[in-house]
Amino acid sequence: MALMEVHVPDIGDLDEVTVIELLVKPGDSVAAEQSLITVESDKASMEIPSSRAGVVHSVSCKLGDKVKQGSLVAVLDVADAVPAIAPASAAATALPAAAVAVPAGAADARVPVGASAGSPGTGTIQVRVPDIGDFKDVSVIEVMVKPGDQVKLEQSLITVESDKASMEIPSSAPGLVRELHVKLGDKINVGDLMVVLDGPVGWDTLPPAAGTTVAAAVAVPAAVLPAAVAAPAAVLPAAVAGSAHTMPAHEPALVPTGGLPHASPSVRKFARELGVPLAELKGSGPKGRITETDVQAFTRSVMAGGVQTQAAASKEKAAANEVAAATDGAGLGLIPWPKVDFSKFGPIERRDMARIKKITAANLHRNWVMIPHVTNHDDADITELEAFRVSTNRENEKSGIKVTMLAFLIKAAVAALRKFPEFNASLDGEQLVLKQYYHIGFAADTPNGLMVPVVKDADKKGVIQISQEMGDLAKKARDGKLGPTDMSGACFTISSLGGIGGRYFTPIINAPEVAILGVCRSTTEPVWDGKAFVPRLMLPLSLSWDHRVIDGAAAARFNVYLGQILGDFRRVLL
Ligand code: CAO
Repeated sequence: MALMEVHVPDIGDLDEVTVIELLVKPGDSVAAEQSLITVESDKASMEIPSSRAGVVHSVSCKLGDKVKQGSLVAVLDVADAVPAIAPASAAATALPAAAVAVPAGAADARVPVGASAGSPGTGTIQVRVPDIGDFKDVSVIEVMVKPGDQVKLEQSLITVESDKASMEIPSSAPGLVRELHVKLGDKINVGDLMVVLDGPVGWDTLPPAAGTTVAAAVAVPAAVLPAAVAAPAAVLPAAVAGSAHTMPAHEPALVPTGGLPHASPSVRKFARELGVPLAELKGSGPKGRITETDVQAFTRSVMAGGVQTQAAASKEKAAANEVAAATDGAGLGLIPWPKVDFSKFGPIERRDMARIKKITAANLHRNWVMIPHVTNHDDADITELEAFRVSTNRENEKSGIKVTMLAFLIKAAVAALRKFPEFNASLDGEQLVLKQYYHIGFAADTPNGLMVPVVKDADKKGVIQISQEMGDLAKKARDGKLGPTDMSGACFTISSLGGIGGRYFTPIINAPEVAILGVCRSTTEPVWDGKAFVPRLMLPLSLSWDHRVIDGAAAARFNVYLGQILGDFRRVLL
């Protein structure tokens, strides 16, 4: 191993940028091109990647630091082959600003049409996407102007976002927006037309290049635009050079004003993964920047029911409508639900359904109506497994982790899903998506209603770890603190009423899964062993399955196999 320094590579015209996020800490393993820190300028935030794979030895900057080209970002332990304490390939990663010339024609930032050089009055100016370096097909995430708006030189027109950077693209000319050629979600590239302006002809006193429409002779303003970066393909801005004439200085600190939430790319990504609408958050960072903590806090308040997103509010309304439609039968073309004045028959109390109950009701209703359910009931002999569970708990008494039957059932379900992959699948149109991961959901009864937290990668965990995670998740569920990631991604769900009682029931499949296992309370029963009735502890199993994907024989085999595993848990190892 050798130590290798990673420096801030060429960030173009930018003098200093602020470190707004540290994405790694000492001891972390990083891959080549993995982002180490996020920095922010007036108009762009960008992540600075590692040029090599290694283990972070030390991080050399802290939040709020101002860094510039050459500043030390981190020291990595890397596999030999590079000189110790050699500067990371900052030079290799950097592309001098001068190299980012505006290509003739395609990349011209503005093209006055029919304008005579230096003449007064107005002309039509096409403002195109300037050279944005190595990027292709960056997404438009905000459009900040509309037809009729007056824009100033360098005023931001749109914001685009790649995997690792978001940046504003400014106007290369002042004028009145006549036509808008981009919309949210568009993928844009260098040279694409953004807007057509009615602008002052010759405002920059620059004569058009002979025989062309201004094209290469016109420079892009020295705004914050990303430049192509050689290996690794980092996202770093560089001023776009290439013109002899001076452009006006930057406007100071332009925080996006058009309503776009101010957040770094990784925070945006994090929020997108959680489904958090950034526009509904108030940032607690400098200049109102939304931080990861803000996103987490927002998620927590949503889960605790303190806050509701606008989308959830409209979903809830739709759910309420659906509940209404379901209860009056109109949505299904059935005769209306009977309307009864119950108070005629005795005292009553009316109670609004809790929010989670309404949402659950809408989901259950859809799943019940859309999925052709069949339920197979069976019993598993868990006499030995229960004895093992009890002795395990006795041995681990001091650890405070109690293993319940449900943890064994999760492990057994993984083994059955492995053997019958069509149970670990989802329907997507006419395709079946077969999953190669094993995330198991379990129904948890909470004061707010039914929640389904998910034990991720249950195939890679032991029964004790699963028990511990289940305990933590069940507690979070009861406290209303489950986050969306705690409840997403399940392949298969188990609903255990074993702690309560009962024999068999028909659990409703949790779409888009294709099966669910219901479990009730085990009881000691007389079982014929070929010679005599012997007392055995029998666990009732109820497997509901989607008949579009699974057929009855497969379901029976699944249940039989599950019973065999629970009867002799050593089979999990096979
Ligand atoms: N047979 C007999 N006893 C069982 C059992 C079974 N199948 N499953 C659990 N038990 C016992 C446990 O061993 C425990 O006994 P002790 O207190 O003596 O140790 C007791 O029942 C309580 O168990 P538990 O419910 O706390 O633990 P769990 O791991 O079985 O379940 C959880 C955890 C969160 C799933 C459960 O508390 C819960 O919420 N269940 C309800 C799920 C539900 O509502 N399903 C319906 C969905 S469809 O509307």
